[in-house]
Amino acid sequence: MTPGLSATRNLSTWPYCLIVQVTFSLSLTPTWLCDPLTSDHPFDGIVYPRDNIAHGYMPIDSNIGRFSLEAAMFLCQPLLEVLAGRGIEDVDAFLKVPSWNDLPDPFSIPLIEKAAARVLCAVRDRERIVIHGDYDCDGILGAHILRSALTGLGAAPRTYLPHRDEGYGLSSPAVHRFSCNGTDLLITVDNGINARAAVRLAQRLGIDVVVIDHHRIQEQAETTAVWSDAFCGAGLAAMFAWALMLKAGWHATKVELLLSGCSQYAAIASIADCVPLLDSTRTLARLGLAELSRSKHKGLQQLLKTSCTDPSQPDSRDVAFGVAPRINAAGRMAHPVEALAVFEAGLDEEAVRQRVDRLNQLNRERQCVVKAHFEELIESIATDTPAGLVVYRETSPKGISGLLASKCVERYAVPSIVLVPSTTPGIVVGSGRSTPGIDLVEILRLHAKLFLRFGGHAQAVGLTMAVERIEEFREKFAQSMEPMARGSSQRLHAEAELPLSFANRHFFDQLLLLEPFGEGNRPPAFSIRMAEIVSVRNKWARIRQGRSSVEVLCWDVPITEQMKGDFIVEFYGKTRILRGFTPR
Ligand SMILES: [Mn+2]
Repeated sequence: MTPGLSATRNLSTWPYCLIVQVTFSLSLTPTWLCDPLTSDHPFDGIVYPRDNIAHGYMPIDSNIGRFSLEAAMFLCQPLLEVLAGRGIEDVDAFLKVPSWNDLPDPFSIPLIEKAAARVLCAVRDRERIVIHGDYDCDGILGAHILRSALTGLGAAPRTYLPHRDEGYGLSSPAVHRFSCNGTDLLITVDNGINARAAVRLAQRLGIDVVVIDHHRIQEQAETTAVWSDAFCGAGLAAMFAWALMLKAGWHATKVELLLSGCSQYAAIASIADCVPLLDSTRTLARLGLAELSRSKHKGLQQLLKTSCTDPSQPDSRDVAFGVAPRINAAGRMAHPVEALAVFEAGLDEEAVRQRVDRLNQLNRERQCVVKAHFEELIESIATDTPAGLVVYRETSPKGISGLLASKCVERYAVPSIVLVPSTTPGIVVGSGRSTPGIDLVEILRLHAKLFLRFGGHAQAVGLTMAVERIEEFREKFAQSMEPMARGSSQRLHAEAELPLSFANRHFFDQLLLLEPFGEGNRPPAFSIRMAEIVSVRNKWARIRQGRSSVEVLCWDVPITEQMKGDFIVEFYGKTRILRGFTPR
């Protein structure tokens, strides 16, 4: 929904929506043109549509009592039901188009002021600064945000992104290299909080270390650490950049310009990383998505152009399935610096185009490799899947273990871990992905003695272990998952019923207010009852109900023309995806 929009409602939506005219004022809070309870204007000439009575809908649902009157009158019933079902308490705050003021004060993050002061000293004294990121989207963009901020302050930091073969996080060989280069200050982003030994080594070699990380704390490194799990790594880097600028005394307009830039990268990383898109992360991602649509960064513009359905209005699905996989492809198939190069190409359009082409090519390779390896993997899985899956893939490359694990979760609906050989003989590394409500770090902690190292988040973990312990781990993992598997049903259910006559422009405008979708804020799924498929074209089908119809993408539900019954459709950005079907 754009500010200032004034929408006149479709008559057929009447029983669900009490308001005929709505507007968003420039202050971005809903203001009602007229009071529906007292004004005689909005209700003039409205005919109660018989169709909807026949469907058995009631004009007002009991759930409405949980919302402010404004939200209840503004949003259509199916969306209200979705929010109610998700237990969102403050709907007004959830829907409000955010401003920078809605982000938390950066100085509310513990130790951020101390860390910012240390970094500003380093800038002032022209110390040699190294920024250590990671090989995934979050770590690459986090490093880029910090580099831009420090460059803006007049420093000339170096950026270091490890290759996957070096393993995750800050390593001793890397620290030795930084020391040889005369590094005075090392800033780690999206890693470092548990790199106790490497941080100690750095300190012994005379390198000061500032950690900016959001991973679960296990063995905390003893140094100045800016830690919060309210953001992804790049999000935290953006907050840190903000703190730096405030502390450096930058003018407000300059700070806002910086925030606008940082938030675009932070939004991509927030959607790509395993961090719930709620609260502060959601605010930052929403702000960043809006900024992304008017991005001046050549690299981002070109990436959006090749990967979005509508580059002028990128949504969370474009980012999750278009932009982020291309950035990640560099680290998976080649070296993460190839992604960083896109953002550091500056204004040279030809260079930007070539570098984005390279990412496109790596992404296509990645798709082929994952497809081939997943098909092989499926054959090795018994028909009777355990409650937790551990798969060892001797032939799969390291870069795709996380993607294979995600695909296992999708297919078998159980937490899955995919292990592949490391560069050290006898040692395997792996990635795990979880199902909603199961904290994988906690599960791994139960079997901590099996691993050389492990860590991550509730929904995504990484681990290293000896190859001979895989069997034991496989059994124990399935066992510890057994009691939980029974409780959580993985089948996607509809959160509300959607009469198709409601799926008009206003509905999609309202749906936009629930964005960005992803981890912790799933795209809403609606049931469309008593409908039929009227046409099929490749993976697309048109579903009709009464006089209304909608085009849906069909990935995993087999479809034929004239199929009649109840459909479950996920509304993900501009795309509708068929998720379930019950014949009638
Ligand atoms: Mn991260």
